[in-house]
Amino acid sequence: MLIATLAPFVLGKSPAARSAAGHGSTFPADFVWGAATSSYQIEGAVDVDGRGKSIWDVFCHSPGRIKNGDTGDVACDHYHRWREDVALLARGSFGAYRFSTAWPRILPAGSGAIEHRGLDFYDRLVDALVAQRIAPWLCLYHWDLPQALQQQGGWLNRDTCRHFADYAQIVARRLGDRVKHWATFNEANVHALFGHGIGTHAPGLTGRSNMLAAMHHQNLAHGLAVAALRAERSDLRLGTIINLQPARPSSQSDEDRRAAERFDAVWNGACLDPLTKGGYPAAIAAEFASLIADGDLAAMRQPIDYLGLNYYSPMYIAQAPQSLFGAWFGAVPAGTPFTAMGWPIDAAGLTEELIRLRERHGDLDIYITENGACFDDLAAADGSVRDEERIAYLRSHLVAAGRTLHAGVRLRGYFVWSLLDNFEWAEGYSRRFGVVRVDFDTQRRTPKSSFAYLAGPARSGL
Ligand code: IFM
Repeated sequence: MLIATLAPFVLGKSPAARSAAGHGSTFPADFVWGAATSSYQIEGAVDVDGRGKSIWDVFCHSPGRIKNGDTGDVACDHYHRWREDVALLARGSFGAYRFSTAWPRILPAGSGAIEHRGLDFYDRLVDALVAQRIAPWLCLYHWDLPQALQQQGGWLNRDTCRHFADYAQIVARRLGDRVKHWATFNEANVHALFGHGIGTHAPGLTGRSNMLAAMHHQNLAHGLAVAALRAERSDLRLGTIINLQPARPSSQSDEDRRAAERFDAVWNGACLDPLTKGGYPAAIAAEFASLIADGDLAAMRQPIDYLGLNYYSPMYIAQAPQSLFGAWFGAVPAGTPFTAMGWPIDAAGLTEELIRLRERHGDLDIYITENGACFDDLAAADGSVRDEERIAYLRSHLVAAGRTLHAGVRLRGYFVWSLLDNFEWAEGYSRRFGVVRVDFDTQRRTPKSSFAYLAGPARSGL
């Protein structure tokens, strides 16, 4: 039994043993091994302790938006079960935990009155992590905008940027003594495209101009928040998290090649180039012109300490005249394996992306802040989950990531997505990414084989 043979790796490991786990592997001893989650996907307790509504509460309760009518109302009930989840992190020997704070828990109306019970929750969580010597990595925005701000235009309204910076400062004032790693946004590009371009995510807006406005205002909000965080404390490591994927043409045709280049500029460039280079990619810069006010470009380009890369797969892009940028996901080469999300499995794409990041954006410290896979896990009669496909996926991607160290990429850590099976946005609970199984009827947590794999063999390069 895999679980039985790996048990020594996961049970009762001391913090010292944890930090030494990198010896003898591809990765250095100080490499950060972490697990990631996000507020709306796990917390539940949406009406508890004064939390305001988020755009995802409203979206989920609009009929037909989410598969099976699922909502994040309960999710993994992490708001009540956080002690158990911290214990799982310790049992898995994770040295870091990436989570997000829910803006509407802290500022129910998005700005103005602070809900201290919301801050208290994260304060307790952070204390428990620190007590276990698990470094808290906090992300300020994982898509759950306060609905009150959406009613004022959300990311289409420049004022939201200022409110975001205020929120960042409030959270840092309370937690900055113990939380040293901060990310402003999770995947601003995904939030802009799916939430504001094609409307399959909250807030369900559509159209090219909405999407571009959401991108620009998130970029600006990032810059203002970085400045606010630096003003609050000088000892924080600040960055942002973005989903990057090589954009490959779906065929050899010139049309598909041009479509892939265009999509690359939108997806991989529009939410990153302004932060590191001070401007939008040439291929789409003109489209942003009317959104840029005096001082915006300078405000967005704040020095950052690290970049968080979320990588799952490459994209195969085809010309698609009816789509937002005349480009959309097309045919994938025959024989390519897929995850249960229908995403192509291609670990070489991670090597490519890491190398390209260095070429395009310079010598930044990089952390893989999400990588993982969704498969239709089956629990055995005894409740165990032997998710060998996920282990194979993780292993191949760790090998692919490790290769870039020799090329001089400053890759400093790896966070698996996700610690827990959770609410997978428009797919509801039908898709499982966790290394810990969650039975959503009972809330029982069961570590899968991949949990044991990550706690031991992964770190020694097996
Ligand atoms: O679940 C999401 C997460 O919220 C953002 N990155 C991709 C994951 C898998 O779809």
